[in-house]
This record gives sequence, C-alpha cells and structure tokens, in this order.
Amino acid sequence: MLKRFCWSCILTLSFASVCGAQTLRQEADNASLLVGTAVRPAQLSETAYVSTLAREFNMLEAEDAMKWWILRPDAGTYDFRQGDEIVRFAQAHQMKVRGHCLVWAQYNPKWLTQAHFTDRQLAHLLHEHITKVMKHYAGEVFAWDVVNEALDEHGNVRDSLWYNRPGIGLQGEGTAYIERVFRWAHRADKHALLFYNEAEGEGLGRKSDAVYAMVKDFKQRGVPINGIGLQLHISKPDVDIAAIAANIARLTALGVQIHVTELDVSLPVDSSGGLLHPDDVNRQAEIYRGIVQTCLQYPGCTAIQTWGFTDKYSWIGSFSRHTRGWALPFDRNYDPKPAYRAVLDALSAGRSVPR
Ligand code: 9MR
Repeated sequence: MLKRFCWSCILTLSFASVCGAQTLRQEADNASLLVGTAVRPAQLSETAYVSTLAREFNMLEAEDAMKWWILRPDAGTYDFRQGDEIVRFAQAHQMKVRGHCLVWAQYNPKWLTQAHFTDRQLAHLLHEHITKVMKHYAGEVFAWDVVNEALDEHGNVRDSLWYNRPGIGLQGEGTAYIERVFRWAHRADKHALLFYNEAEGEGLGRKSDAVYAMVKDFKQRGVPINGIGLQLHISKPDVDIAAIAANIARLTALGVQIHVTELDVSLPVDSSGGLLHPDDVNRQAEIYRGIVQTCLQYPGCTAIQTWGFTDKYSWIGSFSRHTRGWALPFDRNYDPKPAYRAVLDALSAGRSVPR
C-alpha cells in the first residue's frame, strides 16, 4: 500500500518510524477497519492505560460494564454509571463503542436467576431490559452483541434461563428465542448493528455450521441480524487459520459483517508468571498476524478487537488459576510485544484485493 507523502520523512533518517508503521489505530483507519479492545472502567484512572488505549484503538467495548450483573443490581434498578463512563471516554477520544451483551445464560444477578419467574415474567423482564438499555445508549453504541454464546459444542441451543429454564415462552423451539430477542432489539434501536457473538466456533465444525444455518435462516426470513462476532480466545498453538478464513467467507457471503470480538492468545506460564517456553511469543505473534491478515482479506470483516490490551489486566490469569497468561499485545508495563508488531505490520499492509 502506498503511504501518504510525508515532509517529516525528509528530515529524518528513520523513515519507517515516522512515516511507516505508526499506531494500530492509524493503520486501522487507513485500512478502513475498526481496531478495538475490551475496557474496564476501574482502569481509566491509570495514565499508562488511558494513553495506550486512546493512542492505539479506534473502538472499545465494556468488558463487563454493560452486562446484567453490573447494570441490574436489583429488579427495579438500572445502574448505567460504569457503562456511561466508558462511553464518555470513547466520545472524548473519537472512538466507537460496541455494546456487550444483552442476553447471556451466564453471570446474571441472583435476583433474576433464583426468583423462579414464569416464562411470561421473564419475557417481560428481558424485553424491558433490552429496550431500556438500547434506548439509553442509542446513538452512542453502534453495534450490540444481542445474544452471547447460546450454542453448545454440538451446535445445539444451550439449556438456559432464557431458552428453556424456563425460557421466554419459546422453549423447545431452537433458535426461535434468539430470533425474538433480535426483533426486540431492532425495535429498541433501529440504527444499531445487531450481532450474535459466539465462542469456539470460529473455524469449521458443528458449532459454526449451526451459526451459519441460523444466519442463513434469519436472513431468508428477514430477521434483523447484521453480524457475527467471532470471539477467538485462542489457547492452542495449532490454529487452523484457513478454516477461520473459510468460515468468514461463508458468513460474509450471507450478507452479515464479521467482528473479531475477543481476540487473545494465551500462553503457559510458571508460578511467578514467567513464560514456560520463551519462544512462544513468536508463535503468538504469528497467530495474531494470521488473524488480522485473514480479516483484512474480506471486506465484510469490519472490526478486530482484543479482550483487553495489556497483560496487566486480562481475564486469563484468574480464569486459568494463573497457569496461563501473556495473552495480549502489550506486556504488563505497556511495552509492545512481538504480537503488537505483527498486528501493526499486518494492518499496514492494508486490505488485499476484495474477493
Ligand atoms: O473477561 C470477562 C471477565 O472479566 C468477567 O468476569 C466475565 C463475566 O462477566 O466475563 C468475561 O468476558 C467474557 C465475555 O463477556 C464473553 N466471552 C467470554 C469472555 C471471557 O470469559
């Protein structure tokens, strides 16, 4: 890709550092791509966190702040403070905001899960929640993960509060409850892009086949769905990039966008947090590079987001009982890792010829 002509290049010997690779954000802007990260509001008072975030990303998403367990301390209350703080930060730094997530079987507040609501009561509660939250953020959140992780590894609809325990009145009818909530979401904010977000179904297999079949069905019947979120929490070194590309190709051919929503590549660490195998950082960088290059091959792949950006704050440590870590492009001191350089290089190559 031709770089724009730059006078400062004449004044410096270091052409590449001034006019070549810049920041992820600048390169993503040039490639017409959104590059985002998940954000926790508690960290927005930390100078290094804030400066890295604003410099490197043109999009962010609340890692937790827009989930039921934070937004809904009790049945009668909506607590938007944390979500609003994130939106204000984004606006102050000209960043887009993704919303996450309106419907998920996990991490719901106890008042909701333990009250033995009937399906009619649950339908009412969920409809009201989607409507209030989306209207609150209308014009601020441009895309929502409406439903998160509703399918199991076989591609079947998971048992859940919202589906069949007791569900919202569509128990036993497969993806009908997902369709219902997408329709509610579209009515709440007709300008928001509506995504179905899924884990471990990024390549080819039973789960991604089921997502594909659902999208095909929804598109044929006019159900308002605009995109699929591919989470991409990677924990194995043998990532099948070709299978991910094939999945992106078939989904975008149906007319939905792809957002890579939760990318991280975790590595084994020892008890003091050091890498067990130092060479893993290079393998990690190549995985990051491969994902970014793959997304850039498809015009319908419009955003790449990492799940946090510094190893200082990542869900991986506590989730793996501190056996894994090092998952993100910046280390604990906010220094860029080889993974950062690989993403930057891939972005700076721009989009390849559209397929
Ligand atoms: O990273 C998130 C962690 O801080 C929270 O404790 C947890 C529950 O809210 O959710 C984590 O994020 C998950 C995301 O919302 C959906 N995909 C899997 C993510 C990692 O568990």
